[in-house]
Amino acid sequence: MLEFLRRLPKVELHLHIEGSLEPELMFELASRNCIELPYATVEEAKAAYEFDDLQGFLNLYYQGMNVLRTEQDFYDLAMDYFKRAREEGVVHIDMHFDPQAHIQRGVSLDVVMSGLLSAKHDAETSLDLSVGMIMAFLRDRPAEEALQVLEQAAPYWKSLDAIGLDSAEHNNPPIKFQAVFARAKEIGLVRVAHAGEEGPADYIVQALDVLDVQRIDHGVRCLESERVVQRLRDEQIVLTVCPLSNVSLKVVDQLRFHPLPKLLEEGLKVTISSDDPAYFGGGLLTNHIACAEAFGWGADVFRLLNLNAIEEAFTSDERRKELI
Ligand code: ES4
Ligand code: ZN
Repeated sequence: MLEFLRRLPKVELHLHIEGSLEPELMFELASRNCIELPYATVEEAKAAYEFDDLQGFLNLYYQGMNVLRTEQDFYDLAMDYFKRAREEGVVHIDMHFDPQAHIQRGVSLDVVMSGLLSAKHDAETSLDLSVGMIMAFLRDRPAEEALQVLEQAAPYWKSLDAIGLDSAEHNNPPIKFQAVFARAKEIGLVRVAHAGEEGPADYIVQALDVLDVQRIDHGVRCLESERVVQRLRDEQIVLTVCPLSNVSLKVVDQLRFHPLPKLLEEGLKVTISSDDPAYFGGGLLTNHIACAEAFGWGADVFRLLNLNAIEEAFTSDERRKELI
């Protein structure tokens, strides 16, 4: 099984590139940029990655990305993950990135975009790895700020595959971003959103109805409403479920109690992803292995999940054929 999972060409639809920052690279960038870290060693950083909830993680996530300052830093961040992912048999990644988290710290949108786009270019030309770009907005910041960033990103609209919505879900309902998502639709950008991770099933409905999203990131709490499950099944909306993330952030107690098998039984269009691999215990292959152990899934289940991801991936139809 391990060999099958390693060799299976895997597609990852839900990955925050800032969440792929391994402590080793964090230390290297801190030293390069003369930044002091709150940890003395890589081991100490890793030991601090114990979370009670989403907010507990987000605090360390925003702190960690403070070492990213230059175009080269963003390039190194992305390339470091792309190379590791490729070694794990990943062939396509739809990558979220959080421009507001950088602009807020005085790092320009151009620095972020040029670093990430040149890493994407190099991955596609030299690693045989395709990369989709999802510009995510922080739902715990004002919607006006998101709208401003979207307009500021005009030179990059053609390089984006979608906009997304992430960060703290509690009390930040999708409807807060109605105008931002309407503008993105007008521009011709696809929309996705995190919903039903820590937030209620109703946020999933809002994301579909108000934001007109094409996929739901996480979505595991849909099971709290039979109507929402039915809607997701009828419309075959893709859910990007992140098993090890859900365990780390205590969305579920243990992986063997994760509702993934139930989501599949319900006929939902499920995919699996790593979310923030540097913080949640591993990348896409590790998530696959953990699911095989926890649920006893055979090759057919993993092939199905991966086909779901291929169908939904932000890539050309030509590339999609290569991936199947
Ligand atoms: C995130 Cl796991 C998760 N949820 C919401 N927003 C995020 N940003 C990075 N990881
Ligand atoms: Zn996420």
